[in-house]
This record gives sequence, C-alpha cells and structure tokens, in this order.
Amino acid sequence: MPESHIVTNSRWSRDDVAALLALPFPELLFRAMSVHRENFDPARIQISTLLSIKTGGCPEDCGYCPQAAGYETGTTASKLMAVEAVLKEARAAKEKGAARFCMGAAWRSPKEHDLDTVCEMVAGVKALGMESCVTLGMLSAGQAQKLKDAGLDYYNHNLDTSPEYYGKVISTRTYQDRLDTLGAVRDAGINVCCGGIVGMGEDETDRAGLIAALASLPVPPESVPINALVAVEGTPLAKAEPIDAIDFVRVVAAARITMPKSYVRLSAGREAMSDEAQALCFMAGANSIFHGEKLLTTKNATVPHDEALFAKLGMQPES
Ligand code: SAM
Ligand code: DTB
Ligand code: SF4
Repeated sequence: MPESHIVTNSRWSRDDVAALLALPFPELLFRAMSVHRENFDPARIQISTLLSIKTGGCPEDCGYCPQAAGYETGTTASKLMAVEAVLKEARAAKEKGAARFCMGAAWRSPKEHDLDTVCEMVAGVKALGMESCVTLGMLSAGQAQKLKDAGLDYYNHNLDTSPEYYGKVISTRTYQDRLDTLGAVRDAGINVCCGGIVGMGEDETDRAGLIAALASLPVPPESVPINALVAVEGTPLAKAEPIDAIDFVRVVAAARITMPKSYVRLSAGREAMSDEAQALCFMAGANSIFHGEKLLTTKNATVPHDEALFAKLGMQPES
C-alpha cells in the first residue's frame, strides 16, 4: 500500500476555512508561515515544467478555458504530439532544472490508443530521471492503473471551485465525476495533484468551499495547484474581475494551513502578479511553481524574471 494511503486527513468544514480567510492578515500569515516551517524548508521551491501535448478542440465547456472547442479564443487545435518530440522537451526542461515534467491534454477523457502513447511518454520521462505528471481529463480505474504501470508519479485533476459555484462554470461534467476520477487515481497508488482556480467571480464562501473540499478529500492531495484565472478573450470568463492580490495570498495561506504536508503550487496567473505578491505567496506557504515561458496555451512568468526573483528572495530550487 503506498505510504500516502496511511495518512488520514483531518476534516475541515467550509466555516472553519472561512474563519481562517477572515483572520487579520498578519495573524493568518504567521499561522501559515509556522505550519510551512514545521513541514518544509521555506527557502526551497519545487520546479515543474508544463507541456501541452494535445492542444485545443476540447468538447467540454469549462468557462475559463481557452481550449474548449465551443469558444472563439484563437487557440489552434492540434493532434497528440509524437513521443520523441515530447521527450526532447523533457530533456530541455531537465537541463533548465525542472524536477517534474507535467504533460497536459485537452481531452474530456483519453481514448485507449492515445493513453498507450501517453504511457510511452511517461516511461520516457521516468527514464530521464524526472518525476512525471499528466492531466488528461476523466479517468476510469483501469486507465489509472495503466498509467501507474507505466510509472506515472502524479495525476493532475482539479476540483476547480466550490461544489456550489461549480455549476456556474462547467456544465459538461459534474463535481462527482471529478471526485470519482480522483478516487480512481488514488486507488491506483498515483500521487494526486488537485487544486482550483480563483478569480472566476466566486465569493469568499466559495473559496472557503474549494479549500475545504480539497482538505477534506479522504487523503489530502500531495500537490495543490492554486491558479489565478488567466482571463482569455472569447471565454465566458473573459471579463471576470481579477482577484485582489491580498485575497489571493489568503487562499494560499488557507491551503497551507489545512494541507500542511502538501506542496502548494503557485500555478496560472503568475505572469500578472507583482514580485511582492509572489513573495507573499511564498511566505504564506506556496512552495512550487511552473517554470517556463508558457503554461498550456497562455504566457507564464519568464525564466529570466523567475531567476531574478529567486535571487532577490534567496530561494533555491529543490534538488
Ligand atoms: N482537460 C483536462 C482537464 O480539464 O482535466 C486537463 C487540462 S486542463 C487545461 C487543466 C486545468 O487547467 C483545469 O482544470 C483548470 O483548473 C486549469 N485552467 C485551465 N484554463 C485556465 C485559465 N484560463 N486560468 C487558470 N487556470 C486554468
Ligand atoms: C493546473 O492546475 N494549472 C495548469 C495545470 N494544472 C495543467 C494549467 C494552467 C492552464 C492555464 C491556461 C492555459 O495556459 O491554457
Ligand atoms: Fe477541456 Fe480541460 Fe479545458 Fe475543460 S479545462 S475545456 S476539460 S481542456
């Protein structure tokens, strides 16, 4: 049985998390920093690189997503990349210091022959000595087992928002569908990467609901990506009001306090964030980023900018 199955989770209600989010900011930050220090070296950061292995043309209707076929976003749909082309990118990422290589596909769920190709990619990334992560949409138990057998380390599948706000953003799959996929991944013994997006017009209760849902999974996710919406022209959320930077830091702090042993990843949205806001996120317990010029289809903070920021903050990649 994988070690993660032994760790049982403490339950966090939405009210508990709402109370954390409402704390005076210095108090919240102090609590988050204390929990972070008890569990991690606060000067170390886990570096992941992201590659879109199959872009656009997705049949789902996630209101934030530039890859949904139903929205005019200017994203060009492509076929699944060839294994060798993906491994070339993985080698380049390794040379730039990435410990984990994450591959994303714009699918509702993978077809069997595509899954076989992704399994080859996973095995190739592992052979390079890197950790592997994929995000391919919904999975059955059998598909999760196939990925595990290929050596997959992490599967990313987000709850995205609170159960209550979810229906305002996505109609083509349910919250329960997502929980079922997360269960299949966990049961196959793959580490779970699961988080959400803020800045989609949700209120503080929804943010509390998202963090409570993540922290109350039967076993907490090993990795928790917190995305700030990248508002893309053509998507239903193109005009969403951006989240206030301090409110964003509060969400990161609540994730750190409620999931003390998880990596909290400052994911999409860093390009629009000031150095000071990112520094506050790292103080509040974020200890992982996506490094590289691009996320899946949108711009990320640039590599030289990140390097300068880490040098300023005296922070180093985890080896
Ligand atoms: N299609 C698969 C799925 O939805 O599970 C995998 C890829 S999907 C792009 C992965 C995650 O990216 C989504 O669950 C969502 O949380 C995040 N995401 C997508 N578009 C985003 C955006 N514009 N801003 C922030 N996060 C976004
Ligand atoms: C996650 O939570 N964030 C990443 C990753 N998982 C796959 C994706 C962010 C995508 C941002 C929009 C884009 O670049 O298309
Ligand atoms: Fe498709 Fe994933 Fe985008 Fe939803 S988030 S539209 S499932 S690529």
